[in-house]
Amino acid sequence: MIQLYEHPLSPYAQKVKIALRHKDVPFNLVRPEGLGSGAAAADFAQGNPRREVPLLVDGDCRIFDSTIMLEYLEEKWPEPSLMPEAPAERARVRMVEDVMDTHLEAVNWGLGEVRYFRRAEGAQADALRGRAEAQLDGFFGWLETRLGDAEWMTGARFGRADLAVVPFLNASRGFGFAPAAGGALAAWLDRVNAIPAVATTAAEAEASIASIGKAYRAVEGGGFRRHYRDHRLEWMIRSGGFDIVARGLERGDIRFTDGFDGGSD
Ligand SMILES: N[C@@H](CCC(=O)N[C@@H](CS)C(=O)NCC(=O)O)C(=O)O
Repeated sequence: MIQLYEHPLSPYAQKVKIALRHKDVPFNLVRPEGLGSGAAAADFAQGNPRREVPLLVDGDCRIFDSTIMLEYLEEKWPEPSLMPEAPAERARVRMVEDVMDTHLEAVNWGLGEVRYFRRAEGAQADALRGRAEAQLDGFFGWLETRLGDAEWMTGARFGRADLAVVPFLNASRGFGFAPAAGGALAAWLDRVNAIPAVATTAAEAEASIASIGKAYRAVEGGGFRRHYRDHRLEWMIRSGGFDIVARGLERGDIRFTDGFDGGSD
């Protein structure tokens, strides 16, 4: 049976769980020890040198990166299909997913750094939140245009673009930034959250939020070394948190990606 190493709050893990559930593929969930500390358990780190969730293990096959997992699941269990037929539509779906994974996620990440990890307070926290709100408004407009008059982000049927967006928008909403009520995107968000595979996955995330409430204490105690890779680092610097990055690197509670030889750069 498939083993999925995950954390319920990871939007990337949520994408994969929604696909597995929608396709009715049985799987076990595993919570890797040491996730977020930069020193995750050896079996997990062997399967994913990036030491990130999700990691999918299917027999001898170990896959990291949620997008690659979704491709694998679609090829191994083609029905029900999560992809549209036409090549141009398929490309559109993949672009939506990529924008969520590499741009919008960074905004939610930054909001988490402020709320849960207390990287900034007072005027700097307000400024970071203000930047995030304006950026999210931009993404909401972009997504509303992708949706157009369609019922689903993927097109005529629920599919890959829908499951690739909903974990991120639910997280933004949790931070208090939701698509405008009464608009097409807000209506889509209600619709997609009612899909059983999405509802189960979102409920797991919701139930896990309390566990992150005092996360800043774990950072102070050395239990977390936050992973500021690529777009997250860019977000923090361009949104006014250059000093936050410098301080975190100096204290050692911000880190970059490990080398693929297993050592640290
Ligand atoms: N591109 C990866 C991103 C995965 C990722 O960023 N996972 C985060 C959780 S949302 C993680 O496990 N971070 C580990 C850490 O911070 O140490 C994917 O799509 O699977």
